[in-house]
Amino acid sequence: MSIEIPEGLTELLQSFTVEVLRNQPRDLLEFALQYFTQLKERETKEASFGNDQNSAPRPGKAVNFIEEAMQIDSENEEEEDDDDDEEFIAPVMSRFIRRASVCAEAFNPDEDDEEEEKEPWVTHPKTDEQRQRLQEACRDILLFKNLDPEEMSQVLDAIFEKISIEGEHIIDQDDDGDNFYVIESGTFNIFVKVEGAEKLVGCYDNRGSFGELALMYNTPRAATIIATSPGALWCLDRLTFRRIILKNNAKKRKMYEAFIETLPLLTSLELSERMKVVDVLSTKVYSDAQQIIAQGDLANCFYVVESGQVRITMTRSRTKKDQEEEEVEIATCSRGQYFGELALVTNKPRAASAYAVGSVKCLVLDIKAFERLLGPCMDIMKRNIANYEEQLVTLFGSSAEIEQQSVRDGSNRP
Ligand code: 1OR
Ligand code: 1OR
Repeated sequence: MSIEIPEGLTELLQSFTVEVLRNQPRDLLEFALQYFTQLKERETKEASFGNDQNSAPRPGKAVNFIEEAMQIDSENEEEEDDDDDEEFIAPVMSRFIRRASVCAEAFNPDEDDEEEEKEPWVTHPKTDEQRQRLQEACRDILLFKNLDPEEMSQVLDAIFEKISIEGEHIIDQDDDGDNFYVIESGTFNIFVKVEGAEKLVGCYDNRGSFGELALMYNTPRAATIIATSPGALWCLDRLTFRRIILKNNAKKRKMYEAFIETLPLLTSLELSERMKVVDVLSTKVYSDAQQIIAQGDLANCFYVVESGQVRITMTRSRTKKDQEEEEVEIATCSRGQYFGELALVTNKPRAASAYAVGSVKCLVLDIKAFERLLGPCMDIMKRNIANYEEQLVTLFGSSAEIEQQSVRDGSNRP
């Protein structure tokens, strides 16, 4: 005698198990309650659109989805025509039908592809403790910096946790892009194939994010990322990433296109490369006297002044024996000028401090985007760094008097 397994049971339990393993909730029962309640709510919504049931989130399922979306459209029309008793309103779904893009085509923020938009928003329930850790990990992610609160909460809802083990390939070069990753902990190596051989080009050390390029530009993965320690990652699915980040990037391009074109530093970049800079930059606002950079700190960002003035200062001992230090102003930067490149080029701590004079707005690039995108601008930067030393000697007599940093190392780098 055989026992009949109800249709859908296996898939239902599998999806649930995957979520449990991803989220590692402390209170399994509470998690199950949230998970199945949300599933039921989604099913009810989808049922009113004639969609299929038991559908857990299906990021990236573009082809089937187009058929489904067309079906939804025609059924909506019918419903609107026929249905006069019950309020058939689609308030929830209409939120989803805004701007979109489809997986297979090239990046074009102005194109209005509505197919992906009709997929339900992805939600992974989280415990309070997970949400708190997640917010902490996302605080310095520049791609999230300019999101409005609604967009940010959509991101936080959709993100799910992944525990990584040493040696695990998180991303393989040339694969299709599935997720964007935010590092909560762990170290990861970056390899890029150069003439067939894998070359180590950098690493992530317990912070940062990766995997945005394939999702933003619909390209194969540009690098291989391998965990070099046990770690924890937050993963944002492709669909949610594109819905939110691409919309935001289109806004940024409109806002910064003209300004970026005026920056002398970026003249050696192609237009498309300059737009890629815009895609990954963020903006930060500082109030009068606020510190932007602290001398001696480790560096992870590069800045361009959009408005206001930035004062650059250096600390040095008053006399050789003196323990007391004084802060000397060495430069000011105004609109269109950059600072914070030296530590990134020399791989050293910050050589000077930077403070806002009045209210200041800066464009900010993180170190990995800086390394990846500004290679062609390196000559201009190095030439300017070489000037720092001349000015240093003029200002202080001899560069030996500067305690913290040998600026010379910067100008001597190949
Ligand atoms: P992705 O979606 O292409 C691999 O998947 C990810 O590795 C990529 O997004 C970036 O987030 C990340 N060149 C290309 N991708 C890089 C690089 C990189 N570094 C990190 N990623 N370069 C190294 C720059 C430090 C340039 C190497 C020539
Ligand atoms: P950073 O990453 O070291 C501090 O962070 C930034 O101040 C530095 O990059 C430069 O962008 C900027 N010497 C060193 N850093 C300078 C200097 C400078 N001017 C601006 N910065 N000198 C001043 C030359 C006018 C020479 C030393 C007095």
